[in-house]
Amino acid sequence: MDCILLGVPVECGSGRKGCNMGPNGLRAAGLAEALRGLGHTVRDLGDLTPAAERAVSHPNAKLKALSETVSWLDALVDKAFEISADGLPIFMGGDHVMAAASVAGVARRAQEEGRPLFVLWLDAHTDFHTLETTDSGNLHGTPAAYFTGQPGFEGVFPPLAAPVDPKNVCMIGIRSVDPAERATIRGAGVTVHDMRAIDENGIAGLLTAFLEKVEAENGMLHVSFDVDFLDPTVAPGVGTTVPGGATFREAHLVMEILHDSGLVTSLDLVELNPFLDERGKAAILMTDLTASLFGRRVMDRPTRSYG
Ligand code: EXY
Ligand code: MN
Ligand code: MN
Ligand code: MN
Repeated sequence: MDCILLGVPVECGSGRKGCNMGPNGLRAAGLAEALRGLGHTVRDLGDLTPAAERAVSHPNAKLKALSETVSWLDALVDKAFEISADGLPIFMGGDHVMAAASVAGVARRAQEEGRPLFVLWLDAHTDFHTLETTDSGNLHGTPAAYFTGQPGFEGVFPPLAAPVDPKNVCMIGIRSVDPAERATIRGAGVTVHDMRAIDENGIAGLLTAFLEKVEAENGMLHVSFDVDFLDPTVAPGVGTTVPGGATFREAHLVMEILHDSGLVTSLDLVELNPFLDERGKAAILMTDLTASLFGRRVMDRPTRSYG
């Protein structure tokens, strides 16, 4: 696989500092070396720089860092479209607002190739607020509403060339949904698997059912992996922890099934905040989980010792 790493050190969508160190946290954890060790070619494009800020405004006075956030999205949506032409982009965040643009950019690529884009959202949160409904004003709570074409982003976020059909979005690990999101997401038709669904059905069954749909429709598959999908005791280095998250084993199983499916065409690794971490724990886990997505198996490759 030709892996293309792109750092997206945006943190203004999260309402706190630290995610701008995420890309270097993953680099320090040896992401590129781990992928090369599995026989993949890896190009690290370095970190994206935001576009020039443009005059944007919105009546919701609670919105934080709107024009700074939009300048990141303007730059990323074009870059994501460009680099998805010749390899598997791995977007290293940075907070989850970046997925508004990484998904929109690869969705444009999918449209060019005449294929539907599917999105697997691994997260404690649905990130389905619109600019109107967000109460915190932290724009990392809005990307999924934007790229599925919910109203209210026009003229503020970049023009959406190829909205993702909400029925092609599967969210797993959900355990924190605001009332306003619930109303919007129910009507949109997104598949939402909360932790109870995982406990009752097993994560493998939920994921496999979704992947069968992707395969049947010759879809491209974007995986958006938010560190807070994992249980906070497993991965403390994230700003929006919610108890009762996925175990390392569940996450590992997801990655192995994704690799075996051969369906993944792009990946976000987001919300890593090394400032909140202990000895790079979350960065190391995200790197090891990504290596499993790219083919590392217990029997044929030594796993790293956790020093
Ligand atoms: N729903 C809450 C809000 O809108 O502020 C929490 C959002 C957290 C978003 C993180 C990226 O997943
Ligand atoms: Mn998220
Ligand atoms: Mn989250
Ligand atoms: Mn492979």
